[in-house]
Amino acid sequence: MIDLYMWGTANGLRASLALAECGLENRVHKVDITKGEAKRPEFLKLNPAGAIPVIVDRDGPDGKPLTLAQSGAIVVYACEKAGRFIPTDPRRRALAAQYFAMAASDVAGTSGTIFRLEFVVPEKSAANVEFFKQILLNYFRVIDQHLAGREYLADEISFADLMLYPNYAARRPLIEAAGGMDHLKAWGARMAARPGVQKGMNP
Ligand SMILES: N[C@@H](CCC(=O)N[C@@H](CS)C(=O)NCC(=O)O)C(=O)O
Repeated sequence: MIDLYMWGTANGLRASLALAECGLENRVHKVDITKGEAKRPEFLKLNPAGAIPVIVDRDGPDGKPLTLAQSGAIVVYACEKAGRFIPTDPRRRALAAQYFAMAASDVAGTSGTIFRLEFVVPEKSAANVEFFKQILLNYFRVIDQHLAGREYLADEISFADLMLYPNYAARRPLIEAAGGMDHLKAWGARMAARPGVQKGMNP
């Protein structure tokens, strides 16, 4: 049994999506970050960085509990534990790693920056928000072109797709408003149709 500590943000949903797609039984504990619950002492024992998601796998690799933070690390751990979504072909695996890294750093990082610029920073600036939205759209356009003639980021569904999907879903209004990116949207529809994605996105 895996305990999942999360909130319904893209980072939190990525962890629940990965566990659901990997068929790993889990118990969800909602951590209300809007009430500062991720900064409470009991939560800081799970993740000193004070951020969701975190998993505690009661049946870790050595039979002992394993506590793990960072949604990307949770995606990889779930895939390795289940033996799924890791391409066996080395070229596909390398491609999956490339798009996993792009989703984790470029896409998720920029999307998080937009959220902070819109809602958190002390001095708001519409121009700065727009600047980072264009950066994010450019990443999505690169991914859209990569998906031309491909069903998934590494040709077969992989940990890269699990990593990217929650940020795609969260930024869909921005993508729709920008227009185009039909390959990316077709990929999004393929992902959205998966029962594991549906379960994970509605924990
Ligand atoms: N890179 C981290 C980011 C985690 C993160 O930023 N989590 C946010 C919510 S999306 C959080 O818990 N913030 C704590 C807070 O706002 O108190 C990951 O992928 O897990």
